[in-house]
Amino acid sequence: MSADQVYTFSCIDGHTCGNPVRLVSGGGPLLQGATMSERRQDFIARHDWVRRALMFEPRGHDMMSGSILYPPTRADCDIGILFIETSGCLPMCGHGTIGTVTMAIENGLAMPRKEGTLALDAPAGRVVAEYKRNGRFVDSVRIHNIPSYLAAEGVVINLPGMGELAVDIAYGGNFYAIIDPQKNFSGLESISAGDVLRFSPIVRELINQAIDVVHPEDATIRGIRHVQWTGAPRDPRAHGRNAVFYGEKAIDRSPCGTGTSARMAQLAGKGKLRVGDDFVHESIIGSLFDGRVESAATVGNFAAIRPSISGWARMHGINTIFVDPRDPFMHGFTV
Ligand code: PYC
Repeated sequence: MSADQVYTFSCIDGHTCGNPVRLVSGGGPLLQGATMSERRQDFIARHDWVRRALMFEPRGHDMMSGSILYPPTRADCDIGILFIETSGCLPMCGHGTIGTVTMAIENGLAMPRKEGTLALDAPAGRVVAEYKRNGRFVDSVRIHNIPSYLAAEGVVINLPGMGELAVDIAYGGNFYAIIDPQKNFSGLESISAGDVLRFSPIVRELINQAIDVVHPEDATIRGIRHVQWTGAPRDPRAHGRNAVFYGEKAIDRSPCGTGTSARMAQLAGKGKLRVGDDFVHESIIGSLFDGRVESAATVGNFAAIRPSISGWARMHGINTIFVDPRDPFMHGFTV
C-alpha cells in the first residue's frame, strides 16, 4: 500500500427491529478457506482490523453489527456471509441475516435462484431465508436457522451483588448463558438496562470459568460471549422478553435471532416447547421476532431443534467509509 492510500468500504446501513446492521457491499478482504467457517478463521487471523475499524467508534458504536458478502463455498447456497460485530466475528447472527437479506435483495446484491428464497452459506452452517417482497421492498424475512440445542442446565455461579444463580447454556448459532427468573433474580422487569450492562460481563466471565462449551461439529465455535436475561413480556402477543448482552457494552435492541433460537432450544430441551410451537419474543425496546420450532434435529449427541425466526429490517443509508492509515484511531476504540 502506498503512503497516500486509504481503505474504502461501501456500506449499506440499516437496522433489524432496532438493532444496527452495516452491510459491507464493497471493500471486504479476500479470504482463504474451503468453507465459510475456515474463511471466518482466516478473517480473524489476518483481517480482524476491518471489523474493529467498521464496528467501533469513531465509525461505529457499542451496538454496531454487520456483515460482509462473499461467493458461497457450497453448491446449495446462493451467497456466503460473514458476520462482524463489536463482540467479534460471529459464526451466525440472526438479526444480521434478516437485515442483510432485506438490504441485499432491495439493492440487487444477491441473485436468488428461486424468488422469495435466499440460501446463505454462514460460518455456522446453511441458513435459508424466505423473504416477502412488496414491490422493490422486502417486508419481512423468516430465517431457517442452524440446529440449536440446550448444552448445559443449571450451571451455578455466585454473582457479586445478586448472589447464587443457576444458568442454562444453549446454542443457536452462538452460545448463550440464559438467566431465567429464580430466587435471586425476579425477571428482566426487576432490573434496569444499567444492571444488565453491569452484571453481564461478570456473568460471562464466571460462566466461562465454570464451563468450557464447544460445538461438537465445529470446534472453532467455543465459549460464551452472549448473556441473555429473560422475563415476562409486556406485549400481549409475546411469549417472553429478553435482553441480550454482547460485546463490552451492548444490549441487542432486537430480540436477537441466535438468542431467540437458543432460547427456543433451551425451552424445547426442558420440554416446554414442541415441534410446531410458536414462540414470539420481545426485545427491550418492544420489537418482536416470531419464532417457531420447525423440526427436531441432532447436534453430536445432543437432541436439537431447527428453529425459524421472522422479523423485519429497514435500510436507512448508503455509506462510503474511509479508513485512513494516518488516523490514530484507524482500528477503532472503546472507552
Ligand atoms: O441477532 O443473532 C443475533 C445477534 C447476535 C448478536 C447480536 N445479535
